[in-house]
Amino acid sequence: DPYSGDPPRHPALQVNSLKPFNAEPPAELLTENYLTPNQLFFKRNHLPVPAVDAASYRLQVEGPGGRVLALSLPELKRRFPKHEVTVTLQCAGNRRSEMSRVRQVKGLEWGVAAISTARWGGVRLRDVLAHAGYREEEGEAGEQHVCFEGLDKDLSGVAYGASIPYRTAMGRGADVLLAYEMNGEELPRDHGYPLRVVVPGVVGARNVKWLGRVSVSPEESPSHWQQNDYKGFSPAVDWDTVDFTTAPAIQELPVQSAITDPAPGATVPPGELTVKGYAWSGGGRGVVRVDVSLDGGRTWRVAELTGEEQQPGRAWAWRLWQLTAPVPPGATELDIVCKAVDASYNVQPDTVEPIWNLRGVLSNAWHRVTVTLAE
Ligand code: MTE
Ligand code: MO
Repeated sequence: DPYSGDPPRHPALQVNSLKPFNAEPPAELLTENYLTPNQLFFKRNHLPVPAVDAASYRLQVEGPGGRVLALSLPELKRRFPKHEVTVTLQCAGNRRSEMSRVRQVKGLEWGVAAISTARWGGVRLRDVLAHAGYREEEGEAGEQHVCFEGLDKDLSGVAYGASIPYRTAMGRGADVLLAYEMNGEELPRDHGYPLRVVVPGVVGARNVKWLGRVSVSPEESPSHWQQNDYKGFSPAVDWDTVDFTTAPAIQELPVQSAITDPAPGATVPPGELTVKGYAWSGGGRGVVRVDVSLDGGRTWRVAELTGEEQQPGRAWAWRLWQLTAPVPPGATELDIVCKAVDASYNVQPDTVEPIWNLRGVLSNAWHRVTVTLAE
């Protein structure tokens, strides 16, 4: 069993797949803390968790002209300044199960909690690439990509891989990290021990764990996950007609929000109701507002944003939100809805149907939770 060496996991996690291990925390727990505790942070693995020996570990960094640097962990920590950033990671498949309810899609049936936030500590990718001989301007001479390879491999020896545009990694003020710490602790095995990429504002899939190699290329990563997965398509495209070369790989994610409390189907007392959730947008676009409705979207109230305020253009982490409102008298059921607005005034679509896609990614319609009122 290639999975027999996987680490132990928290029993509260809701498991979507055991081998490889994929799990999310219960939604109500997700928004208990601004920073998600490591044990509850959603876990998305495509392959067995590799056993990496930190003492013999070397990060390979391919420089211009093909010269390869091999950096040990102590060297990385000694040579480059430590940098910490609070970043929300979201899987492209977060909320996929809602898409499957419209029409079956292919993929893990994630609920609303394939998203989590941590304070990551490590070195800037930009500093490491500069040390290898790259300059910021290099990205201007045609499109370039920074490619990452993981140390996790499938049975035929193919590693997980992904890439990001050169400017995302090397731009002034770029906060892309090679992280060795998560919430002040050593990076846990499930999250990429001993070193992972953290790309703020970008889909989870590009945040390569168990990082083995970094290179710069005029082409995107040749990996299956860059080329033939994690792309968005029209609802008109099915598995017989899909051509993965026609769509760009997902990088920045669209504006997202969801209700984490109350749970769908819960019975709530009459009087006042408190609704809680999270909101986030990709590309460093901050969340400027969350609207909540208790009557299916006919009337709205503005929720209170909590958690850390984010820097404009560098809003890498989510806001939590809550709303306490009187329950409409006479109601027997409440159709609670939330929707967020980001700094570019992007909004979430009201329904799933027009954004349905065969892979079930980018699922960010208004989130709806129906609850019953106690007598
Ligand atoms: N990196 C490697 N090496 N192998 C993987 O399977 N999964 C990716 C990404 N990085 C993956 C990986 C995907 S799809 C997501 S959503 C994030 O890791 C999940 O990160 P987490 O498990 O730390 O939450
Ligand atoms: Mo993902």
